[in-house]
Amino acid sequence: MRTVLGAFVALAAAVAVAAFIGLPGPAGAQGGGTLEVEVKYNGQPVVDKLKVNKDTEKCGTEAVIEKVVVGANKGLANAVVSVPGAKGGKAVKAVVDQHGCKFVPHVSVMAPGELELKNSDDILHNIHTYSTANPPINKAQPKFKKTMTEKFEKPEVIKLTCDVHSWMLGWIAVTPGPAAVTDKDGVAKITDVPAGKQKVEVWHETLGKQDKEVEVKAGQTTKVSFEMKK
Ligand SMILES: [Cu+2]
Repeated sequence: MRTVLGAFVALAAAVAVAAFIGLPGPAGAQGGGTLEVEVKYNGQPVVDKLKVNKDTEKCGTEAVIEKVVVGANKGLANAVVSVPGAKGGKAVKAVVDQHGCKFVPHVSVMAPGELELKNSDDILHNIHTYSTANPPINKAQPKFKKTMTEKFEKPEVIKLTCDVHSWMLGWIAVTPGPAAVTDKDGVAKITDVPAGKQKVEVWHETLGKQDKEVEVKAGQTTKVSFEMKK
């Protein structure tokens, strides 16, 4: 027993060392660069508020629907930045929680594949998606069902709602290439972007889409900025 355990520990250590010194990893990760994308918005934040009179113990008495979130230096939060033409980027699996009768996070990115939906509210929610490329989902997630896994194989932006709580709103961007969501200051970093000319796309739920061509350099960080308009 002790030798088996010893061998296992030795193997684990060898794997850790190999990972540390950078032996060949997953294909496509080599020769990539990083994109630091800044998205700005020259307008006012849009936040809708709604009185809630259902499941108030978990949902509270007021729902805040953040449609346009603007942070420091006019940075636009919740924008999806992606490199649709790039292959071999790091696959991102999304996890969306239903917490406080909100989808958390409000906007997510994922590689085509599985999405994990959590219900940490201890009440009934009902996932209802709006999509065209992927089959739509309309499924109850009772309080005892803490996790549900759904498949989205085709690239598109999917709207997420709940039929029990009409104000609940979320977005899932299924992207074939590397992608990220801007933080509260409008910044997102995308790593493992293949070097060369790449198209960078920005999408926002109410402000639409923009794209730009950039030159990505291996081992370097390239900065790109966008300004979204009303
Ligand atoms: Cu709900």
